[in-house]
Amino acid sequence: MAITQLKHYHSLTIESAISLAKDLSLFDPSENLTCEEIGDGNLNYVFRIASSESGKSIIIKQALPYAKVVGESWPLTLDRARIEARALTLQRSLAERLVPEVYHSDEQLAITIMEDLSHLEIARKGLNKGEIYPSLSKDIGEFLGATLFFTSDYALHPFKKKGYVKEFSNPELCKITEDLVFTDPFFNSETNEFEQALEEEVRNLWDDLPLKLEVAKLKRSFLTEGEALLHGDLHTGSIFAGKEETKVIDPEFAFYGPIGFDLGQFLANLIFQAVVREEKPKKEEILRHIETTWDVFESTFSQFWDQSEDAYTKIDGYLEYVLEKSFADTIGFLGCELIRRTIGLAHVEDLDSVQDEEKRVLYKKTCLALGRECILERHRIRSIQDLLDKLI
Ligand code: SR1
Ligand code: MG
Repeated sequence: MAITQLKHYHSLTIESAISLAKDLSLFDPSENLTCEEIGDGNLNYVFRIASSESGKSIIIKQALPYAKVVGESWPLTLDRARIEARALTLQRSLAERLVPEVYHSDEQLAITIMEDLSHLEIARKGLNKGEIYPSLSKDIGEFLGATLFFTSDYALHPFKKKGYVKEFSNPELCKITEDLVFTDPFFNSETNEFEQALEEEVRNLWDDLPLKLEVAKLKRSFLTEGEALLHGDLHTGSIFAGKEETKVIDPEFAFYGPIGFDLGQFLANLIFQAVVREEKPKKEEILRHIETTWDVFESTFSQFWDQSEDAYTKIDGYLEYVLEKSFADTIGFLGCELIRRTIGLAHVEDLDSVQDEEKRVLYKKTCLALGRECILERHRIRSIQDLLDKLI
């Protein structure tokens, strides 16, 4: 009887990552390979393997059975590697220029092997250093317009769409967002983390019942509205950027949710930059990115709308309704993201790296106040200009 060698999950090391790349014939057997672990995210290992002879390089991303940011006490499904590989492949089929190529994936090992993007920089890191990324917001607007439209009921046959909803069911990672974005920051929860100097503002948030009611409504949308395949964690740490190139990575939180969620997360992470930049032209740069993201999303999504086969998309006012609803949701979700990254688990370097304590606390207070206002006023903030007016 033939013995089948079963592949079991084991976490890769520098040596085993190199062997795997060779076994998969991703390099010539004679090539001299180097490997380093370069992951600086909250959840996974990332190995970069390069050949000194050919200059070719690849990335092997491996999910750990727990959240790296907390440790082994926080177990986390390896299925997120399957979701990530599938989402990358699907999103690349819809926005090829803006998503890295997947060369190989393996559900047992929870790995995705993909294009190395080391010639680019993580957008958050670059923005923190003052790098200018002229095409960042146009590219993200296009990415969102294409991936959100073409995975929605506006574009897909209902059987196809429901197949995707099933395939991208991602309960454990959604639960992280449900807790860390929508619940914990608004209650006295153990996961929260904030400076003593923010205590009064934070306690005020916890006591703010009208605010909590609005957050409950936003959380309800996140829980119940399976409108389109979301990236699910579209902050500036999930984007590689360069002067002329943008790539969206890390869709392990992908699932079917409301269109405004990805937009809100991305815009909130731009707002952190707008808040910490005091010089007018530098702040302006970010304000233009905020405006462009929405404008390009709206025009891309609207252009595709005409291709829809759903009879209702021909009814005057329906597209406008979808866009208006998505805009109000975007403003509400961005408010939640501003608050969670300021006082919850998984902060952002944009705020935390500010060395001057007085300024840091002031910026954080600004983010909390703005977050609150966006959540409460989301139906009265009617245009992207209304939002920008609050950031000047
Ligand atoms: C335990 S994971 C914490 C955060 O990291 C990810 O990037 C998501 O933003 C998540 O909320
Ligand atoms: Mg991530």
